[in-house]
Amino acid sequence: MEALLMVDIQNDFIPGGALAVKDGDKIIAPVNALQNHFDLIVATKDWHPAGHGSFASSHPGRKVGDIIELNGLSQILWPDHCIQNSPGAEFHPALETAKIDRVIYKGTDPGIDSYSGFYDNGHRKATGLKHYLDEKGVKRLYVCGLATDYCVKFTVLDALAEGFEACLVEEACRGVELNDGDVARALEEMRAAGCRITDATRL
Ligand code: VGL
Ligand code: ZN
Repeated sequence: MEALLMVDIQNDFIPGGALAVKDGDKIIAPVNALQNHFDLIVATKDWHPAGHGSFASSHPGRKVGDIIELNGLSQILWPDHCIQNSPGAEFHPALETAKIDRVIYKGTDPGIDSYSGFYDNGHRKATGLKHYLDEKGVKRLYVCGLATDYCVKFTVLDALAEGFEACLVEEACRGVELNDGDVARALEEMRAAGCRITDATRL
């Protein structure tokens, strides 16, 4: 069984949003086209409470991009984004959502960030994604979404570690690229861990 996993295709990661990913909107058409190839579609949502520990605004004197220690983990500070029930946390309005079987919410604990759709950054708590995929008999995951160098990458690495086959649909992803080359390095890291990097024409 194969499933499509759409990572964090939310307004705040699209140009105009709080944590805009360059050309993030360009993935919407390829992602919608991809959905036609799958019988099981799962989406993740970054879903932070206001005042989340990953927000620079939660740490007086700190600014976006600073790195702090948050409950024992190294944490990059981000602008406020994907606040639960806010417009920025909604799926992009052009994203086809009718065929989504399950939405997995992550980053809900104010004290720890969660880039991966499977676990928080400390691997302390599961989101339920692994349980859901196992229940559905999924063996291979096709992954797309935002952002290649954060949530997509960590989701793929956890998927592989959990024993799923993982394929990244490259043109249906975009990255933050805080530093030049971050996306290329993320692709390399995923490939080295066993991920197939593919395009939709080879599905
Ligand atoms: C993400 C930074 C902070 C992502 C989420 O979806 O890649 N990046 N929160
Ligand atoms: Zn976040």
